[in-house]
Amino acid sequence: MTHPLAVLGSPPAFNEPRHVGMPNIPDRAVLHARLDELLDTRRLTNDGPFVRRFEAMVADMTGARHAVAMCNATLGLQVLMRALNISGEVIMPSFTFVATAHAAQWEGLQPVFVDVDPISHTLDPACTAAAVTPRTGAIVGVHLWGSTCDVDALDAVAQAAGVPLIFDAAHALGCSYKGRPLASLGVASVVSFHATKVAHSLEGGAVLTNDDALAAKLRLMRNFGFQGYDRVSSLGTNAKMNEMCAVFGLGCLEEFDRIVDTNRQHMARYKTRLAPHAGLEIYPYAAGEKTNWQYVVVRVDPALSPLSRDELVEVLHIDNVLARKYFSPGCHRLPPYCDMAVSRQAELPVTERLSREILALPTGTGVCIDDIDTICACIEAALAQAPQVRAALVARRTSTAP
Ligand code: T4K
Repeated sequence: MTHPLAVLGSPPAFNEPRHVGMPNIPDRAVLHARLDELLDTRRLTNDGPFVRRFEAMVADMTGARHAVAMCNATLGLQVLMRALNISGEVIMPSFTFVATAHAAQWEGLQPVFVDVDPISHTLDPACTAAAVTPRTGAIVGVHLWGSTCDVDALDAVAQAAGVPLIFDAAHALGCSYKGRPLASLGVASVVSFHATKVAHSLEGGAVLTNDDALAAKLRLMRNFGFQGYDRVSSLGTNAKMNEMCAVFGLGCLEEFDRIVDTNRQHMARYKTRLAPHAGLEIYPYAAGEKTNWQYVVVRVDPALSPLSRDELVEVLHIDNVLARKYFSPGCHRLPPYCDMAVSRQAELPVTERLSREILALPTGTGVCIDDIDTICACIEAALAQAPQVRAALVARRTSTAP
């Protein structure tokens, strides 16, 4: 029997929305005890003990000599670019969250968008090499969906160009490349601990590096350039993580394995349920690498699927499954970049195609296997009744048009 669909007149599959990125919640008793400790000591921010414990734990997990906590990954990227004295053009993928581009632009750098590999969705090394100019100041790879870039090939391009290779590792906590830990890749990497991430600190980020001098500079820069109480030794900003965030971060890190295991089980269920549909392709995480499974990414193949990506997302939203079109459109099509000559001239066929065909589905500890079965049943029902679904969507759009 096909599952009833809200778009065809049934009640929504869920009374409450099922989000992509619903936060994982750490153990409440541990959280409450630490909050009491924090309140008792009155140490709320400025390199406090919980931030130090958080940094030590992140460093341990990622194989980093230094994990420098930041208030979010966007500021982490900005402070890192500033600390490395990067200037000119920064080569990066367009198929990423807009923060990657904004961080560079905010630092007065020029993002140069290049295409991604169609399988891994990460920066294409050949396209990267072709984009190098005398103005290139750095290469920023993005370990999208927790899949590490082709690091060795990008490293070769960066070395030939004589520029630093850094990584936006916002999605990549707990991931590996050829068995190597995250912090061993490039000059430095930036992880996000935003509420929607596999492990979060409400808002937060961390720069990972094995370079002692760079780490010391990052620590100064995140705290106004203060060295000791009264001496300002350099330009700085306020990119500090506070103690409350670190308390949440510690709680999530302690439960990281459990969260990842839940994600892994969810991914297995999605694969089993969706694999029979020729038009749906679940993102293939590389075998043999560690990942955190925090994104369930599906490509809707327009040649094989009876409904398009946009139609499927619309159907799911009506059933209260808030599937997301990450990352659509690509950064080069977003303001302010779409108005820049360098973006208008960009030819990014893979990015264009992926941003039309990719959707992300809910996972994490905020949903359960029964939820996933219901979500998959909605997708199956929509595909099985594609002509009726399409007609119902057209009718809804007509009736809600101004
Ligand atoms: N680089 C990359 C590649 C990134 O993906 C990101 C961030 C960054 C850099 C920058 O990292 P941060 O500076 O943020 O540390 C979200 C996040 O805001 C963003 O952190 C993340 N990437 C991006 C992929 O997703 P939105 O606009 O899609 O999130 P939002 O607010 O719609 O949240 C998703 C859903 O989750 C909501 O619709 C409801 C639910 N939710 C969300 C929050 C925050 C909750 O239930 N509770 C919550 O507290 O950007």
